[in-house]
Amino acid sequence: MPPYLSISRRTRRTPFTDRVTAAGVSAYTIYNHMLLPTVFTSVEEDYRHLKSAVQVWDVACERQVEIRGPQAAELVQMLTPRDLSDMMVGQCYYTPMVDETGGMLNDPVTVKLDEDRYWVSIADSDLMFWIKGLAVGYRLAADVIEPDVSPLAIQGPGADDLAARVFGEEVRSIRFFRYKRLSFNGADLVVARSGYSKQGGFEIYVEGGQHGEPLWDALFEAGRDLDVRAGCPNLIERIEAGMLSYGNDMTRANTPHECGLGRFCDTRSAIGCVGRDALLRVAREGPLKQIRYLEMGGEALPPCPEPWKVNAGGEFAGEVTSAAWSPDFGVNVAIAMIGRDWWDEGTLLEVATPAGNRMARVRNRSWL
Ligand code: THG
Repeated sequence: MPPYLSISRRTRRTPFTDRVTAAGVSAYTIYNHMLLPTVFTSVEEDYRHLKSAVQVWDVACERQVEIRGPQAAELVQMLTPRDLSDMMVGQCYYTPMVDETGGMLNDPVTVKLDEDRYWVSIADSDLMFWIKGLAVGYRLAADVIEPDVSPLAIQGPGADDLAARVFGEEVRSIRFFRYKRLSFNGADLVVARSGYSKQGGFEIYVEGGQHGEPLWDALFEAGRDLDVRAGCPNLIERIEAGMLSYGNDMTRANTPHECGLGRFCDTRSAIGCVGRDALLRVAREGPLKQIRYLEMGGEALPPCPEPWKVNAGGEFAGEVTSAAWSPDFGVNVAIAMIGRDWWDEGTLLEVATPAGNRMARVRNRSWL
């Protein structure tokens, strides 16, 4: 029998947990000290359904750090090498966040709610403590709190139709990484076109836990004929989409450039970013290793709970950090950190998997 997870107050529930349980969740992970479903029917069946229908995801574990006050914009810019000076209210930015060494602390989506108010929608690390430390240490006029906001994602090809039935036709005009405030249950909720899949869809930032179950129920009621199901970020689709998982594919030991997130950095113009000097220094030499995608033939591989070594003729070339069998591509797909001598497209490498050594082919781009 596999081990169970003992759930307590520290493994925080979400406003949707009772609905997720009723929907038949079969596995959880912990993310930001909170329950995050990982499997409903099976990873493969969830994948097939995500790519063909529409799912509702409890991603409340994407916690918001709210930064508010006259110096909020200054504080947010201290966190990231992405230049936020042109960011407008109504926009969301994918923002690598780094410490003073240029090491990745998190890779959140930053939401600009007002000129003096932001939500930082965090991946799995206690970023709020770093932000509070900066605010207190630099005596900034900004409050840093974790508000009662729980994202609920609608993902899949049917997402526009489902969202339109609950929020109105206006959702269709929301552009990628933009949001609109739309009403539900008497509340004005931030509805953004974003989400941790490439199947399209929205994230509703449910402000006030009391709206969680009514919204969940409204979506399932409205989506009956769309075959709406409870889902969750899917390992296979996530790797095909090339989306990184903080703590798995990258850690504080990596710079954004090693993570392939250079396109989200404007280090020269991101004046105020605490990691700016460090990143300008490492940018001169360029990264020694970088995220790549690997394709491996043969049988379906088991999951990768700890890195697998990648070798090139007996030499250490890097490590695989995420892997899954892709039914649509008929190969094992993987995310790896690969040294620069071996990172060119088409390079053949050997991966030490628990199922034995496997040949792997390097790709520069993800599958989706
Ligand atoms: N949505 C929200 N918060 C989040 C996530 C999310 N917090 C945790 C985690 N996910 C943060 N990590 C990511 C990783 C990738 C993306 C978003 C958050 C993402 N990337 C797109 C891509 O790579 O194609 C597009 C980025 C862009 O073009 O700006 O969406 O999912 N609220």
